[in-house]
Amino acid sequence: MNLSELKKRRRQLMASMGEGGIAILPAAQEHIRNRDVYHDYRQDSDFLYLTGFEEPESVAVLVPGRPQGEYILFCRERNPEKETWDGLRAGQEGAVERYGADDAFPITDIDDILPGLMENRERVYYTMGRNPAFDKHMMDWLNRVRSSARKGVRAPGEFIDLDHQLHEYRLFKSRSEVSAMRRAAKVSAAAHKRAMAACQPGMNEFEIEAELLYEFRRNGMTTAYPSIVGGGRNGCILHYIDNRDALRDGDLLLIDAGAENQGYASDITRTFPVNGEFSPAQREVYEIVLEAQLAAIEKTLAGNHWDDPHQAALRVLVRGLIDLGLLKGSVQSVLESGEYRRFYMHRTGHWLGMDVHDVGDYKVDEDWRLLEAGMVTTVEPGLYITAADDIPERFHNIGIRIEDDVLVTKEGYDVLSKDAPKDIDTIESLVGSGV
Ligand SMILES: [Mn+2]
Repeated sequence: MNLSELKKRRRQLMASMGEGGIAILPAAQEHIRNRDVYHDYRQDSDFLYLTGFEEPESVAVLVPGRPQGEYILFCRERNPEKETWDGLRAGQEGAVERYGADDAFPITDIDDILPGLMENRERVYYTMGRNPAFDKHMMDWLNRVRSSARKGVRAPGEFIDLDHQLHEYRLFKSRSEVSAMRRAAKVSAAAHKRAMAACQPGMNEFEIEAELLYEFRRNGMTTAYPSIVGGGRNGCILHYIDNRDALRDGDLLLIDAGAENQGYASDITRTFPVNGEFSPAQREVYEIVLEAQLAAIEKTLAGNHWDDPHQAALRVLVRGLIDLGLLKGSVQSVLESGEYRRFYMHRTGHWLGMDVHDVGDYKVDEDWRLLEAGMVTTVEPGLYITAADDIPERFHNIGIRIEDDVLVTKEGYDVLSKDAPKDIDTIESLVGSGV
């Protein structure tokens, strides 16, 4: 993200905090995978949103009205030996010159400096409970300020959760955020097409996962979340990520995979027949899910309630389940009894942004909030019919989900992931055509 946009975000937050406030945000912690190997490092989204700084062991501090500078970044010092092993660091000079910090200090000096920044501030904006080790540091620093009360220093009396205001900002995507998300969705769509083209009966799920990764990585992106590549029965397991079964002729393959571009996620699901041809039963169920998805997208409009797309999808799915003979009764009675949950047990969407299940409230007071331009949500109805004695065999182990990323605009909606095919004819001609 460019420096001026990052600065605008900090300004916006500081304006809402007022002059008596101080905001403190730690970078994400590093986590050991095994012995001296670490999990891939991913910066905390709130931290990244305000700083663009991707190094661990950093702390951002915003002090509105501080004459010597309002944005202070604590980060690791340059260290030629460590950098030889682990890569270059920005250092304090880089933090100021390349990341726009007004002031930067070594992270090792934070105990000496941070209490001074808290002096005479009334309110501390900090999200408690996410990082217990850092919570404890906060208490130590606060007590340090309190203990200097004799010198006429006032300690902050109020702790305010930083999440709420910040997440409200993050819910509305700027022009540059939308373009980062559109790029992520385009690359993800190309990955889904590549997976379809590569698929042949007898291949393994992990081979298809490799095709997805290939497309992400050759575009400089990573996965936004572990890819779900589930054939047949595995397609009915919502968070299936083992991806190590053989793909069988006659089964469906459900792929839920999205790339992350510059900290922004995409989230796309497609379902297609392993052998390139939907069976009549698979086609019937697929057409219901697709109709439900299109109905939900049509409701993803500014001024509608957050829940409207879900309700639209639900009605189509329930009607379809009754028509297939899998449920009995009227649409209304099935909606009321909740019996559909056997086949559709999740909601139709979630906010999408820096986090794949992005931040932002879904309700305001007690009511579903209204959709507004600049929000991005997924639209992802599905049907999952696991084998059971009371289900006709032709429907056994049909798991279908279709998921797109939808931007609410002033005029309507914009499907960011529209390059990923979902109509039956295009899918059947693409599957198995070769990469
Ligand atoms: Mn999703």
